[in-house]
Amino acid sequence: MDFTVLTLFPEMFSVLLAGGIVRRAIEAEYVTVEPVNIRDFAKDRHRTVDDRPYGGGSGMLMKPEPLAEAIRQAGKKHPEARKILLTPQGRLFDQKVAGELAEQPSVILVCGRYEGVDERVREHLVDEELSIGNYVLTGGELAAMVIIDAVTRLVPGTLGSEASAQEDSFSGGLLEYPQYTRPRSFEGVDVPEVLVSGNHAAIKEWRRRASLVRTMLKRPDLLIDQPLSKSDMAFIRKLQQDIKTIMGERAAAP
Ligand code: 4GS
Repeated sequence: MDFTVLTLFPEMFSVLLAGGIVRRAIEAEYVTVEPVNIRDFAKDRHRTVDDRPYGGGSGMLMKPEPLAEAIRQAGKKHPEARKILLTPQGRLFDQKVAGELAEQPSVILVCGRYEGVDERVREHLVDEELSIGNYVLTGGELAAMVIIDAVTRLVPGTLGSEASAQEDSFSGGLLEYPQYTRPRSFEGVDVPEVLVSGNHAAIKEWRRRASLVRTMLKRPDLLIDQPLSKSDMAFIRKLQQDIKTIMGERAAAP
C-alpha cells in the first residue's frame, strides 16, 4: 500500500517514520509513505502557493496550479491511486472507511493549508473528500497522519498478529470489553473472577456481554445497524427486564 502525501510541510511526516507500527510497516515494506512538497511545483521566482480569494474576505487560499501539478505528477507515478482531499467538508473517516482504504493499492492524500483550496481542485482534481472530524485544523497534515496510522494497521502483516486488528474496538462494531493484566489485585480492585477461571466459553460470553453493556451505556449510537445474535437479544431483554424491575421498586419507594 503506497501513501503519497501532498503537503507544504513534508517534514511533519518524520514523526510517522520515527517509530511505532507505521515505521515497522514501512521497514517491512508493507507500506510506503512519500511526502511531496507542493511548493516544488510552484513556477514563479518566489515559489508562491497561496493567493487572495476573489470577492474578498480574510485569509488566503491555496492557488490551484501548484496543487494541480503535484496531483498530476503523483497520479502519473501511481495511476491506480485514489486521490483524497482532507477537509471538514468530506465524508467522515471511520473504521469502515479505513478498511476500504486498506484494500487500495495506492492513496494520494492532499493536505490543504490556509483557509482552504481553490474550488476547482476540489471539484475536478480529486476523487473524494474525507474529514477526520467536525473541527477545523490548521492543515490537512494531521488528518493525513491519522488516516495513514489507522489504515496501515489494517494492512495484512502489519500488526504482527492478524487477529488483533479484527478483535479491537469497532472492528466488531461494538466497544472493546474491559481488559486486565497483572497484578490480579490493583489498588483494591480485583480482576473479574471469570477471566482467571480458565473457562474459555464463559470468558467469551462475559466479554461479548461486557461489550454490549458498554456500547449501550457509552455509545448507543453504535448499536444501530449492528447484527445481534439471538443470545445477544436474550441478554438485552433480560437487562431491560431487570431495569424495569429496579425502576418499579424505586417508583414504589417512599
Ligand atoms: C480537516 C478535518 C481540516 C481545513 C485544513 C481548513 C486547513 C483544514 N481535514 N479533517 N484549512 N477536520 N482541514 O480541518 O480533515
